[in-house]
Amino acid sequence: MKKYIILMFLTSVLISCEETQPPNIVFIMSDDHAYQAISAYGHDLNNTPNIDRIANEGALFEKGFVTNSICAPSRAVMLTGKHSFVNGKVDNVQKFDWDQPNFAKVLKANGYQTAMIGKIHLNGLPQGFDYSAVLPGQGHYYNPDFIVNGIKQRIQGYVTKITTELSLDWLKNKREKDKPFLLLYHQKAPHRNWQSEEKYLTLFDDKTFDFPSNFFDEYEGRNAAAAQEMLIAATEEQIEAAHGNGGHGRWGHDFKFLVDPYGNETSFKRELDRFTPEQKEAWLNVYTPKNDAMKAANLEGKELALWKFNRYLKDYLRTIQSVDDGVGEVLDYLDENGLAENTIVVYTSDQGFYLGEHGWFDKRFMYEESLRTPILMRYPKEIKAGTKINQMIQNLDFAPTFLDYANVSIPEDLQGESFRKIVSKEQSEWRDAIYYTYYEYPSVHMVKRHNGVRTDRYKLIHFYYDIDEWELFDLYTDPQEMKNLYGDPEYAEVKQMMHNRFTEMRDKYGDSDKLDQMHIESYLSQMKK
Ligand code: SGN
Ligand code: CA
Repeated sequence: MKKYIILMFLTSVLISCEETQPPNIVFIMSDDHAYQAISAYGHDLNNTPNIDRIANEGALFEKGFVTNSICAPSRAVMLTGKHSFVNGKVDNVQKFDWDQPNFAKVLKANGYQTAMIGKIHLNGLPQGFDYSAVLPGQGHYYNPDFIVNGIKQRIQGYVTKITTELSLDWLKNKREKDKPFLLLYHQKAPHRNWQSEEKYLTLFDDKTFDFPSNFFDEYEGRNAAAAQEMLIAATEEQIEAAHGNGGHGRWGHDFKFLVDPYGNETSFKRELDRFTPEQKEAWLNVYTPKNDAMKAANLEGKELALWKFNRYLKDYLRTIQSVDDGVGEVLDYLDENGLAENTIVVYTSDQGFYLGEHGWFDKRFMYEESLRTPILMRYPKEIKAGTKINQMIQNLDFAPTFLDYANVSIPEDLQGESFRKIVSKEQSEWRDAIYYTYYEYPSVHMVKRHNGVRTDRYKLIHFYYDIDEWELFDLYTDPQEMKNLYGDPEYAEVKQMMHNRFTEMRDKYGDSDKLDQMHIESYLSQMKK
């Protein structure tokens, strides 16, 4: 009897420990991963079984958005839970202040062991992490340098695989098993210039992808859209006329030609210098015959555009295949080590990306494909398999949500909100509008400064600085955002309502014309340096 009581006591202690043990968090992020390129979102471009698994066993967010569709600012928003104009990292150029609070610091102070592995794209040594192994700046696909706890070293191999290996090594060998953990597992792929792993170089060779229906958009009524430099299939004149040479798709850097179809040597040769002789050979064996065949075909007009679109999209999707493999390995590790039940796994991207919509690659604009970002989340304890989330969640909400799950009090100055009860379906009330800002201009791709508000149905955007134009879209009738309704008398009331929402949002979050002006001045002075 005595034995039985002791056993009962021990079991209940164990159960209550298990219940109170804060969840582990694996926050997986890739760079520039469009939701259109995740099969769980139903777009049929590629197959991502491992990323899909997170949603199949958990939740898929249909309306995940960023607050500022560009890399480093987006990361700063996620870490701080504050809009760009509050955390100070408004564009890729301004310095990020690591001394400010972030959610990793809070979790670390509350007993979590924390690690940041892969691309972070924020200057300086990451703060809030017991361990960090990060790429300097954008990082390289092949034989990348990593800064491991502040010390730079070059690692031979393919960046996506290395990032996964470092993450698994941390989970297996560096993790203190008696502590809850936070792992930021952040891939560089599928960032430009889309260099795939050797084994995927010929994936999709048997396919021809068709253009999205608005590939040949003429940007009627949308002057800022017309002024961008991010066309997949720009003409030689457009490439030549672009500011600097980083903008539109280019024969070397983007399409991987050593010599372009007009006989000019490209800069791509120099890029291959980083490769080992074996890697270079594997690449050239695949690209040379394809490029020669393309040149021999003398393509023009629409055919040439279709060729460029396919070269771009296939290379882009190839890099994602390695990301998906890595996600599978990490999920397997969690499953096989009894960690799946008490670990929150999130998959997201720093923003969306254009896969030919409006004729573009890249991001930055508040138009849907880059404003929206994939979010998939698994946490068997609280999230039912196959859950779909329709509320407008922003990357601003990650920090408070993670703190909420960890049962740590959420600092009052965070601007995001915890979506814990939204995913568990205990709550359905949520914000009915989101606020957006974009600042990096003039810069590569020439996307003008803008800000705006989106509700479930409408979107109002204001482009400013060297332009002063408004755009209004009805997302129910025009999901591709081809028709600017701002001047349409039939939408006069909607326009007024959206202007009110816009002002309300700016007040709520503390944004203003004065701040916009201040960011312009500090950007210009940075650019002069
Ligand atoms: C690089 C890319 C651009 C990209 C920016 C920002 N050019 O400049 O195409 O928009 O980064 O990307 S490349 O020559 O490096 O390929 S971000 O994800 O870091 O914001
Ligand atoms: Ca990015």
